[in-house]
Amino acid sequence: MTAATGNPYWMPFTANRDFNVKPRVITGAAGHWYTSSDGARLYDTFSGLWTCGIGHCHPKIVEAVQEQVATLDYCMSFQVTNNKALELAERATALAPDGIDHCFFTNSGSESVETALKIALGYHRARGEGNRTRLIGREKGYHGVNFGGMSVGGIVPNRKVFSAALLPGVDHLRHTLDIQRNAFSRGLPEHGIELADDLERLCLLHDGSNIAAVIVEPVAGSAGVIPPPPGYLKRLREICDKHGILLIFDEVITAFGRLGAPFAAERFEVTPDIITSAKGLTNGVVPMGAVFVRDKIYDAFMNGPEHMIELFHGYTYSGHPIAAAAGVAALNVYEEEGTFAQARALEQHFEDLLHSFADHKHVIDVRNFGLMGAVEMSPRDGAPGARGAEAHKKCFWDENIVVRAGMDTLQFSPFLNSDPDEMTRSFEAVRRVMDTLE
Ligand code: PXG
Repeated sequence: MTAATGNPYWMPFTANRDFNVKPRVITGAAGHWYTSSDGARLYDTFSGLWTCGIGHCHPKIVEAVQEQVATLDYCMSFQVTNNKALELAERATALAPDGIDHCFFTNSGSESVETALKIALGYHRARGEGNRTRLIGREKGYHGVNFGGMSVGGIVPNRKVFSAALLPGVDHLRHTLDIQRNAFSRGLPEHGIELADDLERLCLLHDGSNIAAVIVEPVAGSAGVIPPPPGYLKRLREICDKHGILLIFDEVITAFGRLGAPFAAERFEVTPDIITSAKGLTNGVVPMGAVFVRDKIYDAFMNGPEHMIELFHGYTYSGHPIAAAAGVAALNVYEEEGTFAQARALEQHFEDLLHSFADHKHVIDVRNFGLMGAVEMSPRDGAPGARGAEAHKKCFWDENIVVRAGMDTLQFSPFLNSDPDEMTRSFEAVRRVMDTLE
């Protein structure tokens, strides 16, 4: 495999040429550990990619998937459905906040976001408010990589190349990362609730009656774990209510236990109108997402001739039986093993470990909420991202742990059922690596 040409696989969000010099290849996993192609066992500090909260190859999910693939492998998703999709919808909506009793299945977080934005536009139109077309996102928001999600998203490198093709009529709230005022906050940062008033300003600018929806991650994930200031989400909710705007929580990371609750909505006691999810829905085992909507939204679509399709939207693999079987099995495990409570009980230990980096010479901030954490290092002069990339590689090769580096920020997404001692050892390994970094 040569750097330039040898690897036929064009890897996503990867420095492909750098990767190809010394590929990092995983061939197996069990519980909290991966196996690599050279036979090493590696501890996974990121639960897959925020996905596998109860660990890899959980026997109950493996069994459910094996049984399903031999019973019903696929079933047309339009006009007929399968028993597992129905069961999962029932089970998943039961976990959602009161008044959210319907969900639409997708295959990823990105598709969940596109679906949510389309439902928001369709909802207003169905109610005779088709003028409500503007969408509001937030700087540093990550809502996947499709055109809608990219447009409402606020990750600059993801948008840069596609700038001319982004959706029109989109504005952004300012992000809430404020290292100057909030560095090394434990949990929610004290300052910044006033940033929610950006929404009020946009309502003044455009007139609120033209705005369809606001989409935010309750805790921003990809941008490096940015928890909201206390009261911020509530204030967004209030402003949305005042102006008739739908509030969408992108819970692709936070749903199903990452914040010690089924949804961030519950943890923050703020009920949005639409919730997007994916990842933890199946514990990452089979790709699947779900968009949860308030009953009033679903009901608004349910009119017109009854033989007619109400929403011209859907995927060949919506409600795929194998994905749905994995989802039902995952939700069963969450319930049987008390996964969300387990996650909550680990928070303090996780926070203490993260904040032990506060004294490190390269570290300029530590952020955490629930089982989401970030250690931000200062960039090297003239080479932003180099320090993070080196940390990632050294963790992999020298310490047998898989970490996630977003530029110079190390992100952590421990298993919801982590062993506290394993967690401690993984952070000791990260520390050893960071001590070697220039
Ligand atoms: N919304 C949010 C909030 C996400 O975190 C997506 C949408 C898109 O999901 P799909 O399944 O289409 O990838 C995500 C995905 C990181 C990282 O480093 C996070 C994601 C993806 C890649 C990297 O934190 N989350």
